[in-house]
Amino acid sequence: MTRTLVLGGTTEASTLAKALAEAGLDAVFSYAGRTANPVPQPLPTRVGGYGGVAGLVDYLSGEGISHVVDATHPFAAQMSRNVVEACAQTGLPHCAYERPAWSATDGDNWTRVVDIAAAVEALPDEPAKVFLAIGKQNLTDFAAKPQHHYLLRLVDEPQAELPLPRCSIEIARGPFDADGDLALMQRHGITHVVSKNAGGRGASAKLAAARSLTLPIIMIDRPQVPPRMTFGDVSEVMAWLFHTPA
Ligand code: 3Y8
Ligand code: NAP
Repeated sequence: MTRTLVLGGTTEASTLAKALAEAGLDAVFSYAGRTANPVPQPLPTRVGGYGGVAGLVDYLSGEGISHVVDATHPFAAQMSRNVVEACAQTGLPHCAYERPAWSATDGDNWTRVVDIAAAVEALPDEPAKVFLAIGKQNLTDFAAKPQHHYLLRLVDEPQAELPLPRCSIEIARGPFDADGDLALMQRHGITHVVSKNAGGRGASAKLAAARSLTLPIIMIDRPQVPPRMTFGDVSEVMAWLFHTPA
């Protein structure tokens, strides 16, 4: 009998949770606890970190987990590294379920950068109106360019003082649609968009909106994660679970 741990927090993870529940397979869904009220899942759900690799190893052994699916976000690189290390230590089979990166198409005006610091560098010096659709974990870096007015899209109301003197806040949980993002960017007179190369549909609305407004996008490439078996479709993950002995 399998008992699968799904490391979640993305549209893909929610799709997999539904498939596992419908198949009646024993599985646990895991959120990091980044948001106040995460979307409920059709599986028993745990919330919060494990305490690094050692904590994850203890959890996997203690809970009798037989398979691990890393369906976290491509930018959740620390979690992905911990999964590879913990499964190497415990010998548990594991795979990643993630969506392909976006690539620029005709009409796109992208500046690709390697990380958040490079994204700050890529912003102009003269004051601009920047749509920072990267969540709240990396805002401090942008305090290096306080001359811009930032439009921040956050999942929850910020609890602490924000590190940016000029900013407007939009509280919204995706997935987003292009018309909504177009109206939002026009309302705020946005001149630049900063985005993570998340891939998938949930965050791509702003790319379409920027394209129709012919706005420049600063696109942050995904961080490196260790090599692991990776699937792009829920049916491949389910087949892997059925054919990989516990
Ligand atoms: C807590 C679970 C589902 C999953 C939905 C996807 C789609 C909507 C688009 C923009 C970009 C951003 C952000 C985003 C999207 C989906 C997906 C996705 C981007 C929730 C969720 C959790 C999180 C954590 C949150 C981060 C933040 C990133 C906002 C739930 C809603 C910017 C990533 O305020 C914060 O602290 C937010 C933190 C990590 C990135 C960051 O570094 O700040 N996601 N997002 C997960 C957990 O606790 O384990 O609350 O319901 C999930 C989703 N967010 O089930 O349909 O799959 O990508 N999430 C990015 O892509 O750049 C918003 O605004 O255009
Ligand atoms: P991260 O930087 O890779 O992880 C930092 C630490 O958070 C991990 O070491 C782990 O803590 C804990 N953690 C992360 N994901 C977890 C999960 N699913 N279940 C339990 N603990 C988890 O991760 P992040 O970028 O902060 O992302 C956190 C969550 O938000 C993930 O679920 C991810 O899928 C989701 N998300 C992130 C983004 C993004 O842009 N980063 C976008 C959309 C959704 P311990 O070391 O203590 O175990």
